[in-house]
Amino acid sequence: MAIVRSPLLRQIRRKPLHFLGPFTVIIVLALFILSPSTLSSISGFNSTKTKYNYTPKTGFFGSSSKNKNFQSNLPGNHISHYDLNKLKSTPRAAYNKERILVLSPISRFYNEYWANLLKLTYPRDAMELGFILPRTAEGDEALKKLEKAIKIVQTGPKDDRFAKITILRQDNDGLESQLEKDRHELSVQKERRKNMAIARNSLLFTSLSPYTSWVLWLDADIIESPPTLIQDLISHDKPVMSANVYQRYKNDKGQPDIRPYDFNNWVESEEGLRIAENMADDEIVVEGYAEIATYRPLMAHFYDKNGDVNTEMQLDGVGGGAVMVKADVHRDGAMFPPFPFYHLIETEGFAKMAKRLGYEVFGLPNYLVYHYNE
Ligand SMILES: Nc1nc2c(ncn2[C@@H]2O[C@H](COP(=O)(O)OP(=O)(O)OP(=O)(O)O)[C@@H](O)[C@H]2O)c(=O)[nH]1
Ligand SMILES: [Mg+2]
Repeated sequence: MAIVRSPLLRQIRRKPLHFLGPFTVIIVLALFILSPSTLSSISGFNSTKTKYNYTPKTGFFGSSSKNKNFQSNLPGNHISHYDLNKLKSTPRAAYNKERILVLSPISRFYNEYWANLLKLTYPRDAMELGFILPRTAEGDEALKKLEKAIKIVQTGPKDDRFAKITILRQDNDGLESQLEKDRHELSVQKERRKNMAIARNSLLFTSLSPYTSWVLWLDADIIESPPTLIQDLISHDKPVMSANVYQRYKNDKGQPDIRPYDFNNWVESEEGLRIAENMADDEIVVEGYAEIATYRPLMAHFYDKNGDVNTEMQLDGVGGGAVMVKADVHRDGAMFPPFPFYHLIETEGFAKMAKRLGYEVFGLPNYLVYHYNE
């Protein structure tokens, strides 16, 4: 056995930590100071670090738990693949569990709307909901009621829960007054419809997923429809299919009756085209105003109570009451123009845009849904 003569070496042998401890600290500090990332941050040193990092970051103490969570939430290590060729929108959507997104801009919450929505028989696990509310006092009120209603369903039996629910607040200002007489004034139409178009676009672009097959636009003041509304509209297998919006009321004799409500489902007319042609670039044609007599055939007037509920009619303009859209129509770029597009705006502009993309637009004159009666 060798005899250690040097007092220093003897000291190291006896108390190694006294010497190795500071030595280790010095080495670690040197490595840290000379590492490329530190160099780049203190002196603009050009390291080979890539902009997007696809591998988990490992620090001195291994990968951080925060980082690990982040990684595991991202399928395929940050890259998600969806083959849109395999995404189908078929008439057997319910059977195939094709994902439907039900979208409602909502400024007032009606219990009847919610009750009707809950009665729809499409499989809930393939059904997503999306709402957008204006940033107004009315919107605050509606939000409270909506959240309360949602909580009951989403904490109830698992089978009754919707696959996903998205709630958005508008980032633009809503129009304060939404009384029927105010919102129907011709002079406020352009501003109001522009505002609605922006709300619809925000809702659509934020909630459409790579797996969405269908989008149902269902206004929050549609309070009654057949429970099979979704399957019925889908069964026609059309790119865009609109239901006929009516309203229940008491007639002169005090008896319950129905009357046409939404006049935005229409077929273009010669007169409509002529009016548009003579308009200034930024003007719009809106339907249902004596000041702009278009003589367009309106689907609301084609209802025949003895007629076949499956009768289809080709349309050029649609409203937003209850409209089924194959998700690809939106995905291809059909949105709600907030500006005059061929002198049309919002839902009517959407129909025009869908047609310009080569899609056909239809309505069902004998298939009624009902609008709230203020
Ligand atoms: N997010 C949002 N939704 C709104 C706003 N104004 C109305 N809504 C909702 O949008 C849908 C359509 O609005 P309505 O005011 O009924 O418009 P409309 O159906 O074209 O017009 P009416 O013929 O008066 O019913 C309804 O679901 C409203 O609750 C708004 O400023 N922001
Ligand atoms: Mg309405």
